[in-house]
Amino acid sequence: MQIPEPLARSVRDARHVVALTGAGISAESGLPTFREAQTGLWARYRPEDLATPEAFARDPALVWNWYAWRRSLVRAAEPNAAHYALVRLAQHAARLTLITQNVDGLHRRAGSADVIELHGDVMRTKCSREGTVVNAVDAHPSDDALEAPPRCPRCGAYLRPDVVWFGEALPSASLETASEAAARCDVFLSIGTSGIVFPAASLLPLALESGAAVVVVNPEPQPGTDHERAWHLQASATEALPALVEAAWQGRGQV
Ligand code: BJW
Repeated sequence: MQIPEPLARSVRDARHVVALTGAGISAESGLPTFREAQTGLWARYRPEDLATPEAFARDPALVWNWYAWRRSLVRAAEPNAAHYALVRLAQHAARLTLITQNVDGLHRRAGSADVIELHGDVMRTKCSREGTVVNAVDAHPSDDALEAPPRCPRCGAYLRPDVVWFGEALPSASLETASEAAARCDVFLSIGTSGIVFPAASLLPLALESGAAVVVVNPEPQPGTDHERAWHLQASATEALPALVEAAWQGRGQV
C-alpha cells in the first residue's frame, strides 16, 4: 500500500514511537477479535458478559471453558507480518514502546522485547482467591471442557486465567509506564483496536493532547480519531504495518 511521504518521515524522525495494539493485529493469525470471539458453541454468549468477575462467580465452568477454547486457538496461532513489522520498527526507531491489550503473547513470540501487556496473558493461570500465579502445566491439564475449573494447589480456590476482566484494575506499573510513554511520544500508532475499552482507550487522546502525531491502522473507521494530526491507514495491519516500516526506512538497511 502507498504510504504518504510526510507520514513515513514523521515515523523515521520520531525520537519516541508508541504502538498500542488490539485484537485486530492478531485477526490475521486466525484469532477472532474480542468482539467476534463468539463463534460456534460460543455464539450464544457476548464476550463482554463472560470477561467479568461476576460471570466467573455465577458460572465458573462456563467462563473457564470459554478461555480454554481461546487458549486452544492461541496455541495454534502464529505471529503474522504485522507482529514482525513491529519487531523491525523497534530495530530502526530511536525508541519504541510497545503496548498491547492482547492476551495472546504473539508479540513476544514474534520477538518483541519489553512488551507492556495491559490485560494479562491468557496462557497464565492464577488463583482466584490469592492471585498467585500457578504453574501452567498443573493448571491446564487440557483445553477440553471441564465440569469445574481446576483448584489452586495451595488454598483450594478455583483457578482462573491471569487476564484483566471488566471492573478489575490493570497492573498499575504497566499502566503508569504506558501513560508516561503516550504523554511523551512523538508518534502514536493505534493498531487494530476499537478504542472503546478504558483505560487503554485514554492513551490515544493523551498522546494527541501532548502534541504527538497519531496513526490509526484499522480497516474500519475508528470513532474519536478525527484530528489534524491523525493519519488513517484504512487497511489490515498486515498490509499497513510492513508498508509503513518499509516506507520509513527504505534504502536504509534491511527492512
Ligand atoms: C483489524 C483487523 C485487521 C479487525 N487489521 N485491524 C471510562 C469510561 C467508560 C467506562 C469505563 C471507563 N473507565 C473504566 C471503564 C469500565 C471498563 C470499560 O472500559 N468499559 C467500556 C466497554 C465502556 N473498563 C474496565 O472495567 C477496566 N478496569 C477498570 O477501569 O478498573 C478500574 C479499577 C481501578 C481500581 C480498582 C478496581 C477497578 C478493565 C478493562 C479490562 C478489559 N479486558 C478485556 C478482556 C481481557 C481478557 C480477554 O481477552 O478475554 O480486554 S475486554 C476486551 O476489550 C479485551 C481487549 O483487550 C479489549 C479491547 O478490545 P480490542 O482489542 O479493541 O478488540 P475489539 O474486538 O473491540 O476491536 C478489534 C478492532 O480490530 C476493530 O476495530 C476491527 O475493525 C479491527 N480489525 N481486523 C487491523 N486485520
